[in-house]
Amino acid sequence: MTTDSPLSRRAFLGSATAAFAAAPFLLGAPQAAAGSLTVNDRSLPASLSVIPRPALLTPTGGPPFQLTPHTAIVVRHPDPAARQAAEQFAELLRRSTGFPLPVQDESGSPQAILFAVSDEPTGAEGYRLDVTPGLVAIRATAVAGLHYGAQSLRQLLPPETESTTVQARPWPIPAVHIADEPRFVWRGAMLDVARHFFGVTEVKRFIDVIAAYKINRLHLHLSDSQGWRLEIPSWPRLATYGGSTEVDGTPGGYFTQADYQEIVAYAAQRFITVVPELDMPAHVNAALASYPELNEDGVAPPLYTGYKGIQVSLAIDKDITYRFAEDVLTTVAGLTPGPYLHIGGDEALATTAADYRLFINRIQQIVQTLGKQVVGWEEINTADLAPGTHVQYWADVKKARAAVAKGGKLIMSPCKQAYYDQQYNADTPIGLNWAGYTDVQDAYSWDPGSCIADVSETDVLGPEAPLWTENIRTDADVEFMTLPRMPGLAELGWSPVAGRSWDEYRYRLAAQEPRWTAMGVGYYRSTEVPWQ
Ligand code: NGO
Repeated sequence: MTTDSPLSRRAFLGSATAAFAAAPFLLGAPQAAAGSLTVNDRSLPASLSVIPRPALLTPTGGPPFQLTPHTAIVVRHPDPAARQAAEQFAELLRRSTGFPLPVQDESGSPQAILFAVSDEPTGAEGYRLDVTPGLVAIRATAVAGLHYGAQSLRQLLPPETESTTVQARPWPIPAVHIADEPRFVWRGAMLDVARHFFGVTEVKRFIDVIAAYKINRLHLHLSDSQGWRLEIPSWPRLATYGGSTEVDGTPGGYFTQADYQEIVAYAAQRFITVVPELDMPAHVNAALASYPELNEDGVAPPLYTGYKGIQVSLAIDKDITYRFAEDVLTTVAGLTPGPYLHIGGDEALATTAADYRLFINRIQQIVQTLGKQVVGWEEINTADLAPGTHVQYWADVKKARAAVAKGGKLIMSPCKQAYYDQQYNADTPIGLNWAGYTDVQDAYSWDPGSCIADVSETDVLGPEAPLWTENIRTDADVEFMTLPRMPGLAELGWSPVAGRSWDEYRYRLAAQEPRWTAMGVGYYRSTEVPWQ
């Protein structure tokens, strides 16, 4: 492993560091609706340690609900998708309890878990959850809310619920009332499958972890200089040649269209929208190596397997570049039901400012013609942003502010807190550290709604944690870098800011550990967390 900063970023970070110093992250700005909240605290038992912290969680006392072989799951919701949400929850519980848990429309059982429509509106993702001795009721206006209610319920059950084999034990659910809805619409995690390739099974494992914490966007970084990871039938060498290697020169790989669709469907069942990124006009060596005509001089460079960023660009003034862009974006748009296409746009250091603007404006038009919304890294602020453009802040508050001034909405990925490719500390072996160490507390202690002075919460879509993979090579590496940081990001994206405290949160975080162990998922055993 090497921890040198990539040169491009070393230069770039001069201004970013100054900007951070001038705008410290603000914490604890009170929210209007916060007064009535019951906040989990250290005195609550581990069985109530729900992450993200619900807006309102009240233990109601009294005996728990006991899940038994006679429990049925009853669906009473007009949306047919409600049954799928219930079925998915039942499937999870069947593995560990061994109970039949039939999903049905009517309750023939004295003991039921109800997935029902709510009388009072709960919004696009909110829900109510009531646990009493005879009934567990999740009620929501929208099916997404039922799904999120079920995720909270999972965490109220014993950790063994997450086991993939049958566990003989009682299954109590403590009596509570929860009324909950998210603060932000965008709660994202990014996986870079370009620097090191991760296949369908590995991506599904990643989805399993983020879904448990109500994350609702999976940003897949599908192309970079070190690899092109999606089959494009009209440009086959992108995947077969451009995807053949990865950082370190080990064999790469790519998603066939069917693979990609399998991931999209798996994510959608968990209410996660895939945001595909094809990074342009820089970070494209794999494409340039696959097709000489995309190069300014018509000469294909060799494949690149180093870990540092290299300065390359698509030929901005060639028509073929835009035919290429249109073809690949049309292909990915056709495979992606979600509304977003991420066009990258970061670190175009080999492209002049004027060329860059021209390029991004043309790409934006292509994306609009495809009926999709543009997402791009903060550098796209210099282009003419179309309405609805999402801009991903990562290092420079000035660029983020400029994007907002042009009507862009921000996805917050501050590299010092949300880049999960950064090492926890000097003793953890995996990761880069050009943005500084990001321990578990750092990753939790910022606020997406107020982390950039002069940007108001209404211009913020929510947080996202990018996991770049220059030196993250295996599933185990991904898990080590993701846990225990990712639940914190989920909480920043979901929970009210009032009452948030690391000192309280770290106990709830510690209570998650037996769940990860039951799931067979690895994590970094940080000394900051009071593990049980
Ligand atoms: C930067 C760069 C990526 C690197 C990452 C490593 C952005 C947006 N571009 O973030 O290519 O992989 O840092 O931390």
